[in-house]
Amino acid sequence: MSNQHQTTLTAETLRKDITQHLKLSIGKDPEHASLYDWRMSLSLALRDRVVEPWFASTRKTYEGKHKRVYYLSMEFLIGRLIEDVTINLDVEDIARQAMSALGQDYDTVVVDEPDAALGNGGLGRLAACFMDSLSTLAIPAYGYGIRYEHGLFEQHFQDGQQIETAEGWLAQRHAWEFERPEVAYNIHFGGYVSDTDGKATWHPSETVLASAYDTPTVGWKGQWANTLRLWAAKPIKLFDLESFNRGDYVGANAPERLARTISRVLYPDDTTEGGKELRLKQEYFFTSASIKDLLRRFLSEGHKIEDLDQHVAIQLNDTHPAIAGPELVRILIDKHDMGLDQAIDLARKCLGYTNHTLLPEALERWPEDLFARILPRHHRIIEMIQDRHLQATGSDIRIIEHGNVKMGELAFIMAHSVNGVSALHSELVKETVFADLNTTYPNRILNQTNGITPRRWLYSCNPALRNLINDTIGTGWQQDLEKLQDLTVHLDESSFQEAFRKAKTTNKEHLAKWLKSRHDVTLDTSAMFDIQIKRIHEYKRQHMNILETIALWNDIRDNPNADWTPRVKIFGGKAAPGYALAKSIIRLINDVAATINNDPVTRELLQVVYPENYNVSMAEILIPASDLSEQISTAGKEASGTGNMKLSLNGSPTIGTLDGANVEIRDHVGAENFFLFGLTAAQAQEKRHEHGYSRRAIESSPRLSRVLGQIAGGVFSNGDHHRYSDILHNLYEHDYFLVSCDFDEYFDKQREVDAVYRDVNRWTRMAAANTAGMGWFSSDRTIRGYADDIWGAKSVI
Ligand code: 26Q
Repeated sequence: MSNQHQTTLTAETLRKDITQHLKLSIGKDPEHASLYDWRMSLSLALRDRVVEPWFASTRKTYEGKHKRVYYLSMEFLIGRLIEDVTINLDVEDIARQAMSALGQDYDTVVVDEPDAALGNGGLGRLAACFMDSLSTLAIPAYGYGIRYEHGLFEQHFQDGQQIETAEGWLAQRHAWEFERPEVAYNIHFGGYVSDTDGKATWHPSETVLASAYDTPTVGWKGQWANTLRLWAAKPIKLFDLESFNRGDYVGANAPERLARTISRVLYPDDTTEGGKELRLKQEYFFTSASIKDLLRRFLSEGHKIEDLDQHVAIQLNDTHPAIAGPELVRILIDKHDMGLDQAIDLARKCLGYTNHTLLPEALERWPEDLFARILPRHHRIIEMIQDRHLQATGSDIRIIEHGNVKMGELAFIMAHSVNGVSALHSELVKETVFADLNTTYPNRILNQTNGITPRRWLYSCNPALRNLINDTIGTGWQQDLEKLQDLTVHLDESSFQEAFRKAKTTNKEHLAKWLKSRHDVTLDTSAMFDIQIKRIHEYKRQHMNILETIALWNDIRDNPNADWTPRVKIFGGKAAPGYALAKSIIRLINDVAATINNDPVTRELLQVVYPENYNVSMAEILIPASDLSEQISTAGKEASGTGNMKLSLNGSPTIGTLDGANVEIRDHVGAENFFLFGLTAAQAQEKRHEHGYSRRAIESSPRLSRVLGQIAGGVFSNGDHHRYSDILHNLYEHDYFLVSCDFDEYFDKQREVDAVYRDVNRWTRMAAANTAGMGWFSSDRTIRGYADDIWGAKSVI
């Protein structure tokens, strides 16, 4: 397909398009247009340019009867889209010129767009990177999810403590979507199942409408565009006129309110809190709508239902859409009169399941009585799937056990492929959570190491480094990231090193300027920017980082005239609203910042910064400016990590454990360019068997003892001795995540980092070697892996 629609676009044409939209779509005179009006007009003018490649892609898929991939995910953590689209269409300069001709500043308009924050963290952002790569590779695909009215909450700090407020991206019009009122499905809940002549019939008690909203997702150079279809819940009956006529005004609105609740808000937990009825309804709501939609499309092409697996590949992003298995089986047997065995086999051939966690508390389970009440027909079908599994294999692993429906076991048994998201994680999936099922179904578990889209996470967010790379090795790396390897021969050139440093400094100045204007903090850009950005979790060990910060502060105060390496420790991340210990960690970081940043002895050498409300857009500012990437999870607990990849790709070496994809990052960038410390996954597991390990580790570390003593003594809490007793108690008494055991080695490794950083050339070489070595971590590589090993899907151009 040609990309003539892009090559013919000039700044003048785009300017006219924007003016037209301002007038005809927004209804504003340029004289009275606000920033919002200009942003909408620019977005609509850009969206126009995506429509042709989008139609052409759809047409080509129909004509070639190509297999389609359906990526089912509760979360799509997209971020802003203006830059995403201008960059993929290669019209960034044109857009800039067009806006400037209209007297508007392009960059101001770009940052006015709210983030589409329809996800919690890694899993949701992975889905967004996958959409980008599926389009870049021209693999026919649909992303299916929920059009939440409220995305992830906004985080504020009040006296250092996290406060949450509702996010409201849809309070404004979302310029990128097309409403599809004609694409809607009835989704049923509750009721009972009757049996007549051996045929089961579901009589639901409640029905809501799933209504489609489509956003085109365009790939690199506008060659292909797929669809992200998000479902909004609406009432089947708009308004209860009878109640209204009776004078019951509240009652008249009830159906509306009840239905819309389902797509009202994203659950802000990135581990299951379990047993929430609304969450189960959300999961079934979007999964059922998606299955019905893909079946309608499949049947409209005139295929036989038995051939479904030849045209459809469904990927489950964790167990959240695992009800897809029973739903597909239900439709095949209840609506298409297929036999149970055939239906299960056919469904399995279509389904793949990606596991993202080993944490026991994060494995989804539903109380059986709740499940049977909301989805009575599916409950029965799951029992039949289980019976068939038990009989056919002789396994004793059940889906329903101790009054719980276990979604991991359901997804595993109903999928032809189960994959982990890094080499280490996939091995642990085989050895731990699914050890028995792995024996029953050998070779079902695969690995697909995560990746990130280089278009957003290098090309777009880091123009300084992008330009240097272009000048050094030319273009082409944007769609073939392994080309970054060509930088290797330049690593020792002093001109290259100088240019690399200059790019990093530019990015650090940009961050400093942003922090100054947004949070009124002043940064020394010659200091090392040491960054830990991710959800707050005990296993990610932000508390180990802040404890190390205190220890360093102590050492500097003890010896202020030694040759210290100035550092700025930057944190970013949200805690789940119900996760008390994570919230304590946030408060501790903020309290420590308040104390340390005001110490005249250390102020020039050590600073702690924690900007509130970390999100995709903040990541795009922080990542290019990072000198050091903190990836310090307890080995065996981080399935993969993807922030680790973004930071390393942007020239920020890692200090980290052998966990998740860190292992593979270290292999690719070279052990000499990675600061490794800590117990291995196997050693960590061993350690947990040693009775009283944490107290012993603390007592044998004078540094750590002193730090914990200061916290207990109220040094960071205005003399309040109890503010952090939860953290302290946890470290002394359990310390499941082994902070105490890894602390000293972490501290020592940080001092090694200090020394290397002072050797400017050595550091620059190391940072650039990270960029050069990270090509393999493009999500294009990941998607090729899924397409070849799991989906049997092909690139169409
Ligand atoms: C489930 C049920 C009820 C409420 C919430 C949830 C829920 C929501 C989100 C459970 C888990 C999540 C998100 C998990 C997640 O982001 N996992 C991360 O996935 C990344 C992509 O594979 C990995 O890189 C990270 O290692 C992993 O932690």
